[in-house]
Amino acid sequence: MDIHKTSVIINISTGILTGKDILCSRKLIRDLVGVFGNEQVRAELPADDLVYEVQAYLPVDEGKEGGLFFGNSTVYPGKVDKEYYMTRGHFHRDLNAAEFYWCIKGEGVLILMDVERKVCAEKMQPGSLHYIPGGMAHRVANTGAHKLVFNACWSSDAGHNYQDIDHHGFSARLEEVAGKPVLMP
Ligand code: PAN
Ligand code: ZN
Repeated sequence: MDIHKTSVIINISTGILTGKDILCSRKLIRDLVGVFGNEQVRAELPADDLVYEVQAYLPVDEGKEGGLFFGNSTVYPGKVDKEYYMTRGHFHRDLNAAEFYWCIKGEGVLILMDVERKVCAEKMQPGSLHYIPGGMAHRVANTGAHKLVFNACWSSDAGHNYQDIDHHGFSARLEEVAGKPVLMP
């Protein structure tokens, strides 16, 4: 019997995925209208500044029960006014669907918000493992001077609900105050 190579390789020191089935998406400053607290400052930044990029390995169809998806996200260092570069953030459409994040490189903060809009946060550093329970919106801010890289695993029928965050945001923002990250209501 043949022993096959896998179609996807993960570089365990950089988190980068390679293989023919990897999807890539990028979010530039121009794509993030209304995401940061200071929209005027965002609009004045270079429109093609890269804020974050995601590699995704989706081995089954989206929505399939029982399957898993894998992602590698990189959030670049930067700020919009005092607010760190961060992901848009989302709830999963299925509020029961949890997710694991783990940090490969850099430093950051995982911001979590429940459906009552109560926020908490966890520090991300290489090796930190984060269990995101179902029903928690999640977003990641890069608080360091270098790239923040993290991997993620979530269920293929979790779905993504961006609308809620697009309309109402999170109830706290991560800002730099006296050189340190502070969660501001
Ligand atoms: C992650 C995120 C990724 C980008 O793979 O999708 O970090 O963040 P946004 O999707 O909020 O733009 C994940 O949480 N998947 O479920
Ligand atoms: Zn998610």
